[in-house]
Amino acid sequence: MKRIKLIEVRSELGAGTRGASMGPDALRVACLNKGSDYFRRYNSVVTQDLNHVLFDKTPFRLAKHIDAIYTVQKGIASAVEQTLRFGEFPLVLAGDHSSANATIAGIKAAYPHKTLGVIWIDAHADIHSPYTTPSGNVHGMPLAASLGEDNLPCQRNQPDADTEFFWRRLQNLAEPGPKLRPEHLVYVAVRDTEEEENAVIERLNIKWIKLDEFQAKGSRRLVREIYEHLRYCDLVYISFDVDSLDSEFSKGTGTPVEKGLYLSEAENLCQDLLENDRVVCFEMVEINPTLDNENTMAKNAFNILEKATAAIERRLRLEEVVSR
Ligand code: EXY
Ligand code: MN
Ligand code: MN
Ligand code: MN
Repeated sequence: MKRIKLIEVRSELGAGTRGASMGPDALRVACLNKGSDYFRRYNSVVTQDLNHVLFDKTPFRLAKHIDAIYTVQKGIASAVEQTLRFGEFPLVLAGDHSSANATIAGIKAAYPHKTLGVIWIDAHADIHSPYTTPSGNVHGMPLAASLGEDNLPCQRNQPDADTEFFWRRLQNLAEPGPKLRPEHLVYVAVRDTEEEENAVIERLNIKWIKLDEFQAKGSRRLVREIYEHLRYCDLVYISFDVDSLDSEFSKGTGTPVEKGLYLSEAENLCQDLLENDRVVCFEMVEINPTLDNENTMAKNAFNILEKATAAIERRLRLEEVVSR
């Protein structure tokens, strides 16, 4: 039977606050305290991290640690590609969200001729580039990298040649060219964006499902609409940033934002989305236990992860029955 494989990315180089590299371990602690056998059930591979460079001053003001992030991303992309080529389902547990550019590149490397759709569940749009970033934090940039987008009409920074060199490397990770088309991207729960991001979302006409629409229509109907929008995509990747959740649930993430998803809403959304047999990869990111009380965020996220995983398992079992 097709199996789930965990890919653990203990990197936080793209975050502006320290501690997200411990997110995957915080999930392990939540698992142990719950008495679950989750992390015994699944094989897991840990990708290379370069967190030691956090002790060095980075010369890349507009894309902090982008040189090391490039190395980390090569490891993630290759782990995702190999997992898919081996016929397994990659479930990525990562620190900061810059990882998603590599996950997307890894999927495209395994399926170069297939069209990929991305469902981005996050408080943030993560579509800045070094030319527009207000912070220099690369976790705010993964979608611009995957789309091959610089957003020059909204340029407000001038990156130096070295920054541009590594930014092009991220945009061309695993294989040259954009990995994702804007019409194949859907935002859910995004609610904290900058002006430059709003402008590029509008220019590229990216589908954006806000919280009130989600709550008015309910998960089932929304999920049908999302897959209708992605009807020309052969494959789908779901990226779940825990700051999509309402900040009331925990302090345990670097950039919490109020007015977000309730826990049960996130559970239902992930479950309903994962029932679709085009989904080839799920990712959970940005848990930061060092900002938390009693590991609350990881506890909540682990419950969502278990539900999401059960939905993937149901689907994989069904596919096995059908193919027999
Ligand atoms: N848009 C802001 C920035 O680029 O600095 C905040 C980004 C936060 C990104 C978090 C992971 O989703
Ligand atoms: Mn994010
Ligand atoms: Mn976020
Ligand atoms: Mn903001």
